Amino acid sequence: MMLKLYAHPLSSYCHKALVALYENATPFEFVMLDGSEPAASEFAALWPMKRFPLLTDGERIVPESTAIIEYLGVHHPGPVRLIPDDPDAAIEVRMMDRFFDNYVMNPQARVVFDCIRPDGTHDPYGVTEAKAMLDIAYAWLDGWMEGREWAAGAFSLADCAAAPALLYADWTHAIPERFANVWAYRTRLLARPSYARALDEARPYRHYFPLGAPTDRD
Ligand SMILES: N[C@@H](CCC(=O)N[C@@H](CS)C(=O)NCC(=O)O)C(=O)O
Repeated sequence: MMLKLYAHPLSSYCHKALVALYENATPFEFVMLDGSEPAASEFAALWPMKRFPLLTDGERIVPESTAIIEYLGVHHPGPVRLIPDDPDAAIEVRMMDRFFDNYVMNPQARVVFDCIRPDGTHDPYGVTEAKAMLDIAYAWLDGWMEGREWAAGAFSLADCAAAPALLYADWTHAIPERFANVWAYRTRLLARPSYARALDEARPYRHYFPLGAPTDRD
């Protein structure tokens, strides 16, 4: 039975799962979630939370991008081990995965989703808070990345999370130039073939990015 990934090519959390699949050339079927049927109803029935990506492996459903990457490592492993076998090294990988999701990707999404809320329902205080969190996260990450190539040892789950997080965070709330380590890391992530492929597949949809996507870079 072929793995299926319910996803959209522009979605940051889908990018995270796609990087893991592409790193190991894992065969899967991409089920496009663009509102069209029957995929939309099928997806809602499988995962009523309706947050994507969602992986299915036969009868098994695996929501949540981190769980998807953990699942692939256990059930469909390839040569690139995205979670190290060494338990202590794995703690650092998971710590950085949480950092990118909670303190970069989620505040970034909060700013973007605020801008597509209906008039009268905006949350300027929440947006200010989210931008402040991004500023703190950029500064901390710049120190963390000093002397590192990837976020936690070899290329890992943490880097799968970091790639879309830093792509969209900069588009949403610019990463200051002075954070040279963050910029160098972002550049490495965007050049990684697995992420370059996910980025290319998202290009035809970039104009849907609510804050406006750059046309001359990335
Ligand atoms: N914690 C989830 C987050 C998934 C998530 O928020 N996905 C976004 C797309 S990037 C989504 O489903 N958005 C649809 C919506 O908010 O209605 C994960 O890691 O997979």
